[in-house]
Amino acid sequence: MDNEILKNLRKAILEYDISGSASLAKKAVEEKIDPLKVLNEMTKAIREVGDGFGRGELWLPDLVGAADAMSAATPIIEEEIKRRGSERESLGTIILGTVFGDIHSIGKTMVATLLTAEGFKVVDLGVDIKAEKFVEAVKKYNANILAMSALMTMTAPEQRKVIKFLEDEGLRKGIKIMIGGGAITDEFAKDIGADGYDPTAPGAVKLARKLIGKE
Ligand code: B12
Repeated sequence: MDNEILKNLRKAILEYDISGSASLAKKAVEEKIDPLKVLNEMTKAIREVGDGFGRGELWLPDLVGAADAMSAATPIIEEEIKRRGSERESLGTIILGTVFGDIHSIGKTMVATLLTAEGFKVVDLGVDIKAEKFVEAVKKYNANILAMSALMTMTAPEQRKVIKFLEDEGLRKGIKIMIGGGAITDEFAKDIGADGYDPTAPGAVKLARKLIGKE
């Protein structure tokens, strides 16, 4: 039964079926399937579409269709993740956003959900966020961690700019910085002076705990 629902959800994303994907997500919650398993399955499906686009076999409308189908299902699963993790202590404040020039939101929002479920207060600034806005939020919320997402090779260097801005403002020492998104590698993270990188949302949670000394 579980596998059947996950298989159909995957199919709904690959066929750009918005209402099918939302109703299968609801069914997965009703059947008490582990929501992390559901997110994982959906992530695999959308990456498949991305790979097809990368190989020139699929087109932008395919990306948009799959993203819309995935976006219809994710809030339902994320709500369930938050519900399951709602009674945790507060671990600290994290400012999160996708960098300037980049509007990819799905992975960033997953990271926000899992961090919130773990017990962090997450201030999600959204997408296409300029360095100034990240720095402003770090000050305003007296944040413990700044987390940035970038999905494109063109936008990844924006993270270096934000770190430089924090240094110029004298704020770098007081905050931990973690980065992620499809365009990031461990090497790149070290090169720009970030404190950590992880390729997955559950990994982002472990990393955040490590950065604040609560592993
Ligand atoms: C869906 C999608 C879109 C959707 C986005 C919808 C939305 N609301 O997000 C739409 C259709 C709008 C889109 C637009 C474009 N896209 Co697009 N898109 C994708 C696609 C298929 C999936 C992205 C996704 O959601 N993945 C699923 C999530 C769960 O994965 P994720 O984001 O990587 O996040 C995970 C981890 O990275 C990590 N993580 C994420 N953030 C963070 C942060 C921290 C701190 C940490 C620790 C971890 C972490 O946790 C997440 C969960 O495990 C990718 C292909 C791919 N393989 O990624 C292309 C892709 C990113 N897009 C691409 C391109 C080129 C574009 C466009 C330029 C296309 C165009 N010609 O217009 C535009 C750019 C618009 C812009 N200015 O940003 C390229 C980028 C190439 C490159 N390397 O630079 C890709 C790689 C496709 C490809 N193979 O060519 N896109």
